Amino acid sequence: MIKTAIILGVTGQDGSHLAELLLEKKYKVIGVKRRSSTNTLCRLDKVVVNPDFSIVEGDVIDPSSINYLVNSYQPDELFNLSAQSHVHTSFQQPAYTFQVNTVGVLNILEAVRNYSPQTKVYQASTSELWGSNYTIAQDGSSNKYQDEDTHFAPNSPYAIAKLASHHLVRLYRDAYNLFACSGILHNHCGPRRGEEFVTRKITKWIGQFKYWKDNHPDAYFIFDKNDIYIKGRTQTNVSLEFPKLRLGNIDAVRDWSHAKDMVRGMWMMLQQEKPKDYVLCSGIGHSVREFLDISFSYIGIKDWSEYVVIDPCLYRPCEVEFLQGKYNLAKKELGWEPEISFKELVKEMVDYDIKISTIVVDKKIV
Ligand code: GDR
Repeated sequence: MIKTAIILGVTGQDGSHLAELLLEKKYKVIGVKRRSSTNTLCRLDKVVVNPDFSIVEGDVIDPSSINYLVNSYQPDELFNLSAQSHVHTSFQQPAYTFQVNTVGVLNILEAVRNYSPQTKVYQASTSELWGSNYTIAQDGSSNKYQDEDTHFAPNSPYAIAKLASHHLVRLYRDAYNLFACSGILHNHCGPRRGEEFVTRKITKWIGQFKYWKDNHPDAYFIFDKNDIYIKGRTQTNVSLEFPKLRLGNIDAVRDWSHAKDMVRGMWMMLQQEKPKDYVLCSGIGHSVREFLDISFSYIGIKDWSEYVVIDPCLYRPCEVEFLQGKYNLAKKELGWEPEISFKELVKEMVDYDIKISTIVVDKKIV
């Protein structure tokens, strides 16, 4: 029987990879996007041409639109990947973050309960739920990690909104017998990662910097007073200036996986007989510094410190220093394991950004 799936948040990194996966599995896929006057379909090139894929407009903060979609399509599966997903932004836009990340989830669960209770629901939870908390291994190693038993201690509006929806999913599962589960996913990225997240911000800078440098072999670098620009030998020739990479807390440790591995795990969760929440991660933490080491080494730079400026404005009011997961439960019960290594992930991102870097660098649109 052909299955139908709704993907809320289809235009994002995970939504686009998930749409591709479900179409490979012969699903009919309805991708939901918010109305926008600009084109937000750039990640969906591969799927928009597929007759089993359709795109419709809707918004999780408008219950009538979600009720209508759930009622009309009666999907077998619904994946909620829509979110205000930027942690730093949530400190500046906390009410909006709660509207999308909490009230939006409530609207989805109510729509499913009222109009299509047989629909299986996947909710995107996050490692940010743990905040600064972790478990210490009792095997003598004293390793720190987070898994399904680690207590949540969220410390951003983003994480607190996500924790409320995590509990809503559990409540609707228990109270109304819905098949609803949350994937507690650690960081994940790839070439489709949004440019405002740290990994992509770094690889995009590297791609554009390499392009600029290759096209200005004569340029040499003088640092200006504010240490903002890497400058060439003439002040008047803007093409010989290149802005440094500005970053915040580069000592933060995150557990990065490839988004393709993660969407496979999301799908697996909905194929179980009983709904349950699972942690997905690589199991290995790396600092932003290590990401810089590896990514810069691909363009032959060993010491990146002269190209990077630490900007206090990019620190969050409350930092999460250490996130490193354990995926034992997902391995045991879903048979899920990540397939793409950290090094492969970084290389793919750097290669992609080198490939797409263009003349915009010369116009200083970086
Ligand atoms: P994160 O991802 O907050 O973990 O949330 P992000 O890439 O934004 O930050 C990771 C770490 O890098 C530090 N950092 C910077 N971050 C950004 N964005 N920009 C910078 O310039 C910068 N410099 C240092 C951050 O402080 C942080 O410690 C992501 C999102 O996808 C969430 O939606 C998701 O829930 C979690 O991952 C799992």
